[in-house]
Parts: sequence; structure tokens; C-alpha cells
Amino acid sequence: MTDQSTVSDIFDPSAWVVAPGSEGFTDITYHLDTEGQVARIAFDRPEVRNAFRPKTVDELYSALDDARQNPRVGVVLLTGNGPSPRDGGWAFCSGGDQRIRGRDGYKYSDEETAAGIDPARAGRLHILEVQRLIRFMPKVVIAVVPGWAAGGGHSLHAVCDLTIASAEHGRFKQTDADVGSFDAGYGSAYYARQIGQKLAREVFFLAEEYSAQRAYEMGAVNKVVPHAELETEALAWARIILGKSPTAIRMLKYAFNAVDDGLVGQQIFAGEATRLAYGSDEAVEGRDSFLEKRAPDWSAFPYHY
Ligand code: S0N
Repeated sequence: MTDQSTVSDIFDPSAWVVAPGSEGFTDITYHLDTEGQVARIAFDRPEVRNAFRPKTVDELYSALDDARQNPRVGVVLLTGNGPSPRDGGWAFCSGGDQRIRGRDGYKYSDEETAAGIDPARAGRLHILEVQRLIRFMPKVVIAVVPGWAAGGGHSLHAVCDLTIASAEHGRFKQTDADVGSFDAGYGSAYYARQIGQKLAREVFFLAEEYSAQRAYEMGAVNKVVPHAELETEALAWARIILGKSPTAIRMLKYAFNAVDDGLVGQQIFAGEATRLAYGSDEAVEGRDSFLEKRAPDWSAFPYHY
């Protein structure tokens, strides 16, 4: 188990507290800021450039879902701890752990299976569930990229609402086609919406390396900051967002999503609209008239504002 008070060289322990329930995590760390309004969730496998194995994805999903359901949390920072104790390298995430990839997906280790993981779940492609959680949660998720964002790690940065990257160590590379893997959803098609078709095809078809500055110029990164200031800057952005109307931020995120998310996007946006409508006198009249077994009186509610 990681000592969660000193997780990363650019982590400020005075700004964060360990999130309740996360103490047993081995592959990620999960903190809340001292106000309890910002979540910091970090890959914690720096020795393999923060590659994820199924257990990592389970923990990541669990932490993200906890942050989603926490009514005080308004912004989530997704990052990677570092540097690697082996060579000093930094990473956000290098995607699926290639050492345990089988013909039908990524395998839990025998040790994990023996510890009670349901074998029926082995090999699931559940990083896509994490992507959907990031995409659909009613909160801003910021990718805080201290080093490599590669493969499935690159896709995670693409699906986050915003990306802030380290000027010195932030590096981007879409290796999917190098290793016979492909993210045919948000990681590629939605990414192309962000930076344009020609550039996105270059990123995937050539699998070359892009600096944080180049990724910024391509429109894939919002801000490039000195490495030592990365987490401070991310927290500052989170606090700016927390100063805005939660409902406005939520509706805007869902509005941005809706155009690319089809009926699911419309459903999520409309669900929020329904929730807002429930707070109106008009909806209250509809409910009350039913409960009072009378015809509803809509006369107070105009057909045009
Ligand atoms: C990140 C890279 C470019 C960094 O290069 P660098 O700095 O030269 O470091 P290395 O020496 O290469 O790495 C240091 C050590 O870390 C190990 N390592 C790095 N990445 C991984 C990894 N992904 N898996 C396992 N180990 C990794 C290295 O091996 C090395 O250790 P030693 O010295 O012991 O060998 C460079 O490392 C790199 O290119 N990494 C691989 C990136 C990659 O190809 N990732 C996989 C891409 N595919 C996915 O992520 C699948 C995503 C996915 O899950 C998915 C998506 C959509 C639909 C379905 C799925 C699905 O679930 O399958």
C-alpha cells in the first residue's frame, strides 16, 4: 500500500487529505482537497509509466464514481504519480499493461483472482466504462499530465474535459496501432473532433511523439505549465471552476457532449432539464393535481416567455 501522504514529487501534502475508503488502494491514490471540493485521483504505477491493469481500472472506476456521487466535489483532477523510482521518468498513463494482455483482453493476475475477483469479470474491456464515467459525470474532469500520455492513457486525456500538461515532461503518443490495439470511440473519433481529422489521423497512423507545447498548438492541451507548478496550477483552475454556478457548469458540459453523444447525450442533457423542471411551480401543479385527484390548472403558466 502506498504512503498516501507523499505520493509524488510535485504533490503538496498540505493541500490534500486521503479520501475516506481509499486507504486500501494499491494501484491509484485518491485525495480530496482540504475543502473537500476537489478530487485528485492518480495512477500509482510509475515504474511502468502508470500502465493500467484490471485492478487499476477497478480502483479508478470506484474512485471516480465516489467523486461523482460526492455532492461537495465539483472538479476532479486525474493525474499520474511520479517519478519512476527506476529511471526518474514521468507519466500520466501509458494505457493497458501489455504484459498481461491475452487473446480476450486484460487478465487479472492469479493472485488477484485468488483474492476473490470473479473470474467471469476477467478480460473485460472496462477502461471504456471509465471513459464513460468521465464523460457523463456532471463535473469537470481535468487531465493533469506530468509525463507520458500514451495509448489508452492518451485516450483518457482526450476524454477529459480539460488538459493541463508539464512543459518539461508532458509527452503525447498514440501507440494503439503499434501494439495492435485500437480505441475506436472517444480516443480517436472524438479526439478528431478536438484537433481535426488530418491531425488526428497523423497522431494515430504515425504514432509519433508530441511535446506538450506541440499538443497545445494542435488544440489537444489547454495549458502548458512548468513541471513544478503543474498540480498547483491544476488546483487553481479547479478553484476558478468552483466559483461558477454548478448547474451552469453541468448543463454546459452536457451541452458540449450532446452533439457527439447521440441519443445518450440528449438523454443526459434532458435528464438535467427534467430535474430543473421539477423545481418549477408548473411541475408542482402537475404533481399536486394528481395527488389531489383534480384537473390540473395550467392557467398561471404561459405558452411563451
Ligand atoms: C509510454 C512510453 C512511450 C514511454 O517510453 P520510455 O520513456 O522510453 O519508457 P520505457 O522504457 O518504454 O518504459 C519504462 C518501463 O515501463 C514499462 N511500460 C511502459 N508502458 C507500459 C505498458 N503500457 N504496459 C506495460 N509496461 C509498460 C516498460 O516496459 C518499461 O519497463 P521495463 O524496463 O521493465 O521493460 C513507452 O513505454 C510505451 O510506448 N509504452 C507502451 C504504450 C502502449 O502501447 N500502451 C498500450 C496501448 N493500448 C492500450 O492502452 C489499450 C487500451 C484499452 O485498454 C482499450 C481501449 C479501447 C478499447 C478496448 C481497450 C481494452 O481494454 O483493450
